[in-house]
Amino acid sequence: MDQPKAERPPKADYARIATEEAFAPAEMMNIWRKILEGPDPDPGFVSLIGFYMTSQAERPRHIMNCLTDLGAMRLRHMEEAGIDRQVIALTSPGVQVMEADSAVDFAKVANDELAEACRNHPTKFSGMVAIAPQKPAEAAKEIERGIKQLGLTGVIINSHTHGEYLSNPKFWEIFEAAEANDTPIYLHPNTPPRDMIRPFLEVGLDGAIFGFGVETGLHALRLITSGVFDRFPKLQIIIGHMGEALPFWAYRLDYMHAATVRSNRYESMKPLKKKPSEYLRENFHITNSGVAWEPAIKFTQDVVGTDRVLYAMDYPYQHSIEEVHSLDRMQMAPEVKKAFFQTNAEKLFKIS
Ligand code: 1DF
Ligand code: MN
Repeated sequence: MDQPKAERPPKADYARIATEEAFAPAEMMNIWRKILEGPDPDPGFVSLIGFYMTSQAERPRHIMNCLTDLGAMRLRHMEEAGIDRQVIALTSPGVQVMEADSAVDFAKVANDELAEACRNHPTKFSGMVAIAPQKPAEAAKEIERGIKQLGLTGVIINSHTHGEYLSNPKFWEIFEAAEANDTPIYLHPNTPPRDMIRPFLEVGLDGAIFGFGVETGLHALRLITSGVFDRFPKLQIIIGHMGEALPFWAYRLDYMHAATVRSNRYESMKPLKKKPSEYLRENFHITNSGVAWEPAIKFTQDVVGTDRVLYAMDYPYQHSIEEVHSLDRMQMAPEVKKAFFQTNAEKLFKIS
């Protein structure tokens, strides 16, 4: 598994910047283990992390091995796959499954560790700030520390926090801090929360295969319909996996949102300044993490614009050199392909 399975992709006219790449500090596994062994752990957490922490199968062992490495092995895997730079973030669910105080403390530990790796390998690694949404005021402070003092770029939020969504105004200090520090937030998947997961879990669809996308697409849509972007018009959210399918929904979202608002059906669905699809085009960036599929990439470029669609590998969960080759071969104008692989990421994450 540790051997490359395909030829190293040749140098291209663009740098390949992968923007949804995961790491986990080794000490986080100990905290996670205690949560798994504690009373009534979250069923999605048990299904996902319980599996990765105990399975002896080849794929999970390879992934666990890669997650904790921020040095030689990761750099070799990048080299073998022709990846010039990784934008690295704390793997899901990160600190969001912890109780509030340890979440706040451990986010700082993870950010210090990631920042150090980025300082050691400044041309290879960029890193995002992890925060504990459990304590929005602390999260806002950590965003500022991560961006201004640690030199990190972007904020990672692994979707819901104990079943709560950022559409709730109690979390909006986080958005205020993101706007103030001019940094995007990567809304990365998590397993569906306790009150959503049963029909997924009973047929094995709760993880990255489908449950992730449903849960995170819902989260992103809740941000739109709750009016987050009317309140924070400059806020930029990044979503992976080809926008968790939202671009494909855009037409129907616009139609049904307007129809629902017009008929005063829900107290919770108020009029917005713009159509849902306009927020997708103005407040979202979309990565292709895990979707090395030309038609989906082109469709999404068509819906949100070629300046808002970025490359991501999803290392180590989808560690495939073959996919890099197939994306290199996409039939796409050279300047658009360069935007996809390189320049959109450089602008968004302020990489020079
Ligand atoms: C998996 C996939 C797990 C992704 C992840 O984090 C993750 C997986 C725990 O395959 O179990 O980030 N992913 O983004 O596709
Ligand atoms: Mn991922």
